[in-house]
Amino acid sequence: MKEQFLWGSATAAYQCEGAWNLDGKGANVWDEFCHSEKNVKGITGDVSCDFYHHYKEDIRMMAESGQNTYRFSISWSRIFPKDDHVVNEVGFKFYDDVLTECEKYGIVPNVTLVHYDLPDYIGAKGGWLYEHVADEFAFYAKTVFEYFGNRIPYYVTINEPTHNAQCNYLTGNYPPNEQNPQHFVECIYRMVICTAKAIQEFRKLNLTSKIGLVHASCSADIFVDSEEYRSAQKYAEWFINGCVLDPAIKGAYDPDMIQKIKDSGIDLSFVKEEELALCKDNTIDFLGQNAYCRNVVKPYTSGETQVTVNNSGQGPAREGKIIKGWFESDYNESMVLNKWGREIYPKCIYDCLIRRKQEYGDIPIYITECGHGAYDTPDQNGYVEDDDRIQFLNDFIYWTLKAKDEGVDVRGFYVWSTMDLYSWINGYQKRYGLVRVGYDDSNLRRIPKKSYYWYKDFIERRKELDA
Ligand code: BGP
Repeated sequence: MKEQFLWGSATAAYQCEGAWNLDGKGANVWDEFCHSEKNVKGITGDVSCDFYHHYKEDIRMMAESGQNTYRFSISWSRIFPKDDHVVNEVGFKFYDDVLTECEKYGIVPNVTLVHYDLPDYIGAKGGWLYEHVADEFAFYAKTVFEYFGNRIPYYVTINEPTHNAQCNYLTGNYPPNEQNPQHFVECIYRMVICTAKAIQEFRKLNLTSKIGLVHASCSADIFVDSEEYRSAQKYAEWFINGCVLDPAIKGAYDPDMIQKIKDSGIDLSFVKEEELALCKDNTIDFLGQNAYCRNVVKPYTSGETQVTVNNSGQGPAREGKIIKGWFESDYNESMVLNKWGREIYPKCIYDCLIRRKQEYGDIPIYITECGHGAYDTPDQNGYVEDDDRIQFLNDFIYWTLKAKDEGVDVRGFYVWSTMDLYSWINGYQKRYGLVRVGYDDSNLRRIPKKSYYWYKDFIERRKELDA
């Protein structure tokens, strides 16, 4: 039977659940960071849009707009609140209830095991750098697989290893707020091993479910066609994609990439060959590809490694990268940027999908996040006419379907985000939701935006084509 194309939307636990210390949940690294002096804006995910108490309403609204899938994440520290491997049954009960609600409407769950929010007790031992993080993660993953089994048809190990590692250890805007290339590489390595070890546990259970990884970056582009530029593009592809996708899909690293990392002065003595070998037999079944923007690069000129972002939402600061000895970001005046300095270039999703097929063959791909961050302006009833978001989604979907028509095995598309939620360091003013959340309203009122109705109509029209 032909698998139905999945049209849905996505959220992540820390960004939407709230209930940060309810029903036995333990603290995670984001709770710890947001409650510390390092959080200069003082904004937290303590309540957010309170999905914990509003999930029935949110899932009903998804169903009413015709969405047939929902991507969410499980909070590790809700399941294992303390460093003792003792399950918090109430934590499982919450996700059980969420799944029941999805099942009621025929919504297919796509569930991520960790979306940035490592338990605080893992953070205290070094977080992703902790030598035994992969064993801890595999234990947690196994517990979830055993508990939910085939009720979850799509499992995701980790959300965006590359972006998470960059924010944690290069930009330093996410906890533990470091700027340390050595730790960045170590973090990527540990996440790769976490995925392999979790997949090893998954395979032992012989489930019919599939397991994948969600990856952040689209492809690297160049404006000049020369040998130097093509070489910068190759290094950028390794840096933003290959370092995670090669072991996860091909089961091994390109030796040239390893040599390049060593030549950059990174000490790889933390790598254990027997761990790395696990990747070979524990590759992913599908790729979750998040799509926001491309990376335009040129040859490295000078300066230390740095990755900059714009968390203020006020121009003109652009996102950019200097990766010493590898490449640096390029710009030109024709690039259209959003208020957070990120380029809006819908064709990037097409280029990315085509290149994934060239590099990794026919792996099934789900666009697990795609969305437009904006300062929405509601009318007096709270209704938002978000034509900019509609345009963004319309264009990205157009290019996704074009790649599909040309033979890329794309099987689903998730708008980021289901409703407004916490946008990490950007706080709450940068909104992505199809549904507005009235944060000032005592009941956190949900009001569908124009984009919600647009998506509903779009899905309705697609039904016949997807059948
Ligand atoms: C992705 C993350 C999401 C989400 C989104 C938008 O990288 O997986 O969690 O936040 O980006 O990013 P931001 O909220 O920083 O604008």
